[in-house]
Amino acid sequence: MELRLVKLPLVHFFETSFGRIDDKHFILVRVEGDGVVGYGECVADVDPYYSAETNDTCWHIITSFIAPRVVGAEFAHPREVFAALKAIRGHNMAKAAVEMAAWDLYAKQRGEPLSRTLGGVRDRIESGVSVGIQPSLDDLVAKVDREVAAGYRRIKIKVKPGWDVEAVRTLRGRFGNIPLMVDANAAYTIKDADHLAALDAFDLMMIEQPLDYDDIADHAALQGRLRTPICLDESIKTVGLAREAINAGACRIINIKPGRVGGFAESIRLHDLCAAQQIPVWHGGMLESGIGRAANIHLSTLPNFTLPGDIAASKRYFDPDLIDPPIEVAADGTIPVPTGPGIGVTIREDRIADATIKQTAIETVRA
Ligand code: OSB
Ligand code: MG
Repeated sequence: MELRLVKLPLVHFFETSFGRIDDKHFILVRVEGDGVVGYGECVADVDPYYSAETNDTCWHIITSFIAPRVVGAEFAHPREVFAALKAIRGHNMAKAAVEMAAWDLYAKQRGEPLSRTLGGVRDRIESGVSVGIQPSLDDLVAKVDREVAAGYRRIKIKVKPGWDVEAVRTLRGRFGNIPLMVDANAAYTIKDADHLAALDAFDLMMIEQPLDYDDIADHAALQGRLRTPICLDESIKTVGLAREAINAGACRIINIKPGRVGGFAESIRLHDLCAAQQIPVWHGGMLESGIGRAANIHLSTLPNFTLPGDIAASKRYFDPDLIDPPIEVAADGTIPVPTGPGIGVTIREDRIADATIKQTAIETVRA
């Protein structure tokens, strides 16, 4: 196993209710077995704002606790990896980065696209975009105009108190009945219920994570007062929490990010639970490079991913990306699923080397 911390400049800054970022810092995990190589991209950030994990905690947990349990170990299937890490509580982003590298490695060993290994059923996925908080409503309109023209199948805008109802009203006035949703990243409390109910007038597809990241009960109370479906993101840290949220009526839609739940095996369990409960899912995004983006595309081919996800073209984020060719979106707002083995994209080792801030290797010598 080899870990690298890499830094890539974002093409445009990205602003959420947590703040603004100009560069993406992330850990890349490379695993090798029988001469085959697999990659996993960690979705932790520099700061513990979206989740409690950071790049530094992931580095620590992977090197000190995960690597000793997987490097040199024999696994018949990558679904065994998450289970092998059971003694480590939490730290799902760290676990996922390693687990997803193992799935890529396994799919490459079998010579099949990862989508097939995961149980996918389609060869293209529907693409949506996440538009950050903008300096002005004019900037927002210009940005959304460009994304609608590019063919994206739904537009999500980031909201926070002071940047919400007017932004939505402006977009509805300018673009009419486009598929539109908002993501608050937990910026409100239940005291804002009446204010959030004003969004019901705009026929949004959903409102994502309006309240705190561990507050299932208030989301249930809020959903009782809203016509607009609530989608949970940050709150769904485990499959068990998803079951509780669904049973409590805290959401009608769930966003799946493998990093949040500990990898692909847990994402498949979450996907299956939601399918059984008639909860549609879509694939979230974490501003991934082409490596993590490709992995997300493969997972999105599972049958209950019935809504467009936050998986957009590479060029919105990084130019150049770490893969060649980059991920592109067709004029009809879909992305073809890579057909080569594993994640199925060509990795530019030279660009990774240029972007590397630090690296370490963990090796075993077989007896
Ligand atoms: O809440 O979905 C989120 C980006 C970073 C952290 C959290 C989120 C996001 C996005 C961007 O919404 C999705 C993307 O374009 O990758
Ligand atoms: Mg979100």
